[in-house]
Amino acid sequence: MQRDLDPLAQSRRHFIAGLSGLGFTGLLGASAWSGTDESVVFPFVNGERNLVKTFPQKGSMVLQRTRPPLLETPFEVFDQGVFTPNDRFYVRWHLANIPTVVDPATFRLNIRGHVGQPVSFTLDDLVRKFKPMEIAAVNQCSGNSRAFFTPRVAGGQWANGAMGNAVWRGVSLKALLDRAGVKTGALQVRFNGLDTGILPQTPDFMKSLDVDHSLDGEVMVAYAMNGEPLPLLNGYPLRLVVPGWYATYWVKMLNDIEVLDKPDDNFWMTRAYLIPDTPFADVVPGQQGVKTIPINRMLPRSFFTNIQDQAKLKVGETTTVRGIAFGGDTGLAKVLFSGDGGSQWQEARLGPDHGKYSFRQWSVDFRLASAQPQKLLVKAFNTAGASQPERANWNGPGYMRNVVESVSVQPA
Ligand SMILES: Nc1nc2c(c(=O)[nH]1)N[C@H]1C(S)=C(S)[C@@H](COP(=O)(O)O)O[C@H]1N2
Ligand SMILES: [Mo]
Repeated sequence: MQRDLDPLAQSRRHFIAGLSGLGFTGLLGASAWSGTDESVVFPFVNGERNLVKTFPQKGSMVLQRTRPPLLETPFEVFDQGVFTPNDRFYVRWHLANIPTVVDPATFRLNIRGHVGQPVSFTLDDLVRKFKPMEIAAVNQCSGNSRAFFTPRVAGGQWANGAMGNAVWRGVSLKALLDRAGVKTGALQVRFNGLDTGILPQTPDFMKSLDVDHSLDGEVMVAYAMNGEPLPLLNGYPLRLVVPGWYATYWVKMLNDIEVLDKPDDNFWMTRAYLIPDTPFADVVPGQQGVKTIPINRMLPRSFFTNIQDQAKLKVGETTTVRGIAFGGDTGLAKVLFSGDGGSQWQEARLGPDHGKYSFRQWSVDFRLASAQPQKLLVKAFNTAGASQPERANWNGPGYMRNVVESVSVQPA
């Protein structure tokens, strides 16, 4: 279905509605967002979190931190469909000065640096003067599932909901860079958004990609998400979408693109978001002297969405067990399910394919044959042959967890 998307009209409408409806007028401060409904308890120590509905353009979300906001998607949302609604899509910001209003009429995206001609685009230019593209892609925080690391590690204590899948619509980064003309000798392209730190010495949040990656035609500057302008907290009016790569590169409120003729040495590339250069970024706790590299491609993952640990099932009755899976930086090849703790595996049915970077639903029919508890396991494989480890991968910053997920079921 083709939608007539006028982000200027829509954004004004949605954005103003989002703000006024929630009485969201001041800075992103704690007082604006205090209301609490209920809470959720995750299966790790100190796992209780409040559910809040008070953030602009957001429905019920798991509150991890108020300022700068970290909001997690309640896991049942992933059972409702493979696309994560914008008002339930998780939120993560590093720096606390986030504009609360962005005027779509005066906003500009600038491209500068090692280019033939610096260029500046209005939102209207992006929508009307470039061919739109759409990609369904999973946006997953590098630290998704960090709270399950054993031993525990510092950082945002996410359960499994620091991820979401959307149809992103925008313009290919290549088309924009071609207008500016990337000069010979360019190495990287650096992306910066409108957010800043409170203290002047806080390093501005910026991320870079290699020039070749930036010109691959898939990396895009998105102005819409699931057919609507981006929610403010997900980067209104523009964000970078880097299909298959961890969300740290998906710079929000993107207004500045700088082509560099040397490697980016900014804090967020050289000090933060580094992983051990090992399979699954896995090390032994305490291990020293491991080479590190910037985090990059996502690994395959799969989850149960309609059954929780310790669920009770009637002996002899068939239940459809389902979930979601994704291939990481390439398509999902298959999902294997075990209903007996990993002795035997069967291939799960897969739902509609929305493209290689999207979530895909899987399902199997499972019957608890006897009055014994069982452990159910699920494991995804991507088309490059990568899969999920049976023993959890671990590293100090708590990145890239993708262990085989399991739930125990009990006879009812
Ligand atoms: N401008 C800006 N963009 C950003 C960040 C940020 O702090 N500032 N955080 C990044 C990280 S680490 C993540 S996980 C994703 C989160 O995207 P979301 O809030 O839309 O879910 O945004 C990325 N883009
Ligand atoms: Mo992140």
